[in-house]
Amino acid sequence: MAKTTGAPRVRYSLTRLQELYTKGDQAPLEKVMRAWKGIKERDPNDPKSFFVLGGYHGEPFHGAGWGNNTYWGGYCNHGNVLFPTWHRVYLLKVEDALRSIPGCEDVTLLYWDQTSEESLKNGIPWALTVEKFTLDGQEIDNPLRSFVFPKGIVDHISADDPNYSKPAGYETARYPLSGLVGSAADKKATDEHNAKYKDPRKQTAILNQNVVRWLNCDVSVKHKGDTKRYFFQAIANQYETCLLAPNYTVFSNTTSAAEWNNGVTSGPDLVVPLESPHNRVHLAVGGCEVPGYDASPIQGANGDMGENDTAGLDPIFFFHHCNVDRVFWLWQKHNGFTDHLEIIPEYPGTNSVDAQGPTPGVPPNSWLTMESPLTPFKNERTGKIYTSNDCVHIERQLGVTYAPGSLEEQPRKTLLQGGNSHKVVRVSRVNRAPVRGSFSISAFAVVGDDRYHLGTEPVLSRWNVKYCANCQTHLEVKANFSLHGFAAALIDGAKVQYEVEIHTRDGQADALKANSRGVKMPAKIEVR
Ligand SMILES: [Cu+2]
Repeated sequence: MAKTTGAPRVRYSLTRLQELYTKGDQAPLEKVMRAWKGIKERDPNDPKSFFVLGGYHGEPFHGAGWGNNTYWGGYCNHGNVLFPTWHRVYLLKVEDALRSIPGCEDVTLLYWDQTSEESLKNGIPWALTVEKFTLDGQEIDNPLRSFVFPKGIVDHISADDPNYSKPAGYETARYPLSGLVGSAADKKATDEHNAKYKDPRKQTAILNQNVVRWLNCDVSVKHKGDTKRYFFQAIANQYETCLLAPNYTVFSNTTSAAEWNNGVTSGPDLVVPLESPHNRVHLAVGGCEVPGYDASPIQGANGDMGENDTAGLDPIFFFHHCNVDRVFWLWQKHNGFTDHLEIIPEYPGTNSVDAQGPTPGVPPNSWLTMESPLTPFKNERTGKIYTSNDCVHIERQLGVTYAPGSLEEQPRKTLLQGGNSHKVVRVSRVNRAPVRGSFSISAFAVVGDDRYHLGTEPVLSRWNVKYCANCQTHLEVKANFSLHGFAAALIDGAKVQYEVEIHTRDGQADALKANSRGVKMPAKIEVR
């Protein structure tokens, strides 16, 4: 495991270091813990402190988005073609900071292999959730379980409700807990909610149970008294399917993929962008209500990973994104894109106003290309800000590689059970503007007394999204659900009705029924 400085960095699966640890080789995992403890304890003004690095993703906000919600105040890119490359360089910067801790010069990031048998069965690797860890003969709080803010974050967007401000001393929260403490009312609700989950072991058990469901998403569908199981659009399935995406533009982000899928005529040909399973892991760890579960999910869970504003401040973010980056590299290797990546010019998902709004320093309505700066990350060698072209070949250009994990084999079209209808249920005209925070869109086929869950598309969103008038088109959310895998006779029959449910943090909303904040969400459903 020992590598000298300058040798290629090999990022292993966290599970592998856990196995070594259990077998008695404790040094590798101890080094990881030491490095994370080190950057978390640094002065919050130190550019290599976790507070500064974790804060590049969202809060504390910078640039035009500091106090204006027509812009995005974090540096991260989502819903556009810079999503994979921006996060790739982000990981490198955090890894460099970890290596600057004395004794950790050869430490690397580790990936949470979310499609490994181990994760599909047990959820999150234990090193990310146990409360205590023994380092140098002393029992310490596990550096990977949470982050206690050394300094408060202030949400300057006056319209944000709830407000994302969190004080110094705040400890990041994961499902089923809530981390919303920006107003007295939110603080009270959060305290009451969290008081129900005082036992950290039970918390972790509930979290893992939730994560396992999302990864496998074994949706139980009742039909004439017996229960059929459909493994539909599970995170694991999505990771596998995203490897089949035909080009970088649609592979890279949800906005481009949604546009592409609008033009696809056959269900099995729908593309899944890498960003989509990525979003689901955020929501599984942070909390989000999804219908179609066997057990009812916990309302009021608002963990930090579930919102882009705060996700980067939970250490688990970097184990999750390390896996996302590994899958990005696997897609490149499987599809012949290790040396070059192309962006379809002026395609949806290539403009700075698409999805989240312009990031600090980026003007509205500017095109995103392979040469767009991945702000704020500077290449120390050239003195210039990294671009996507600087990080295409992760091994040659960044000196980083991944030890083998799941999904190494050439992907093949996933075979689903049931029929082989090529039709797609298309949901459109869902307006995200009036909704607070992330929400989910679910589609169902109703045949007589039976209701089939076709799938659920989570939409990772901010609590308050109101963009400029000329950007209104970007507020429309679309979701496509393949009917492949459902009995064709039932689905194609004349007596099938399709229904959409939109679950928001404030309850269910649809064309007829408003959620608890009075928001109605009409959606258009077509089957083509
Ligand atoms: Cu993310």
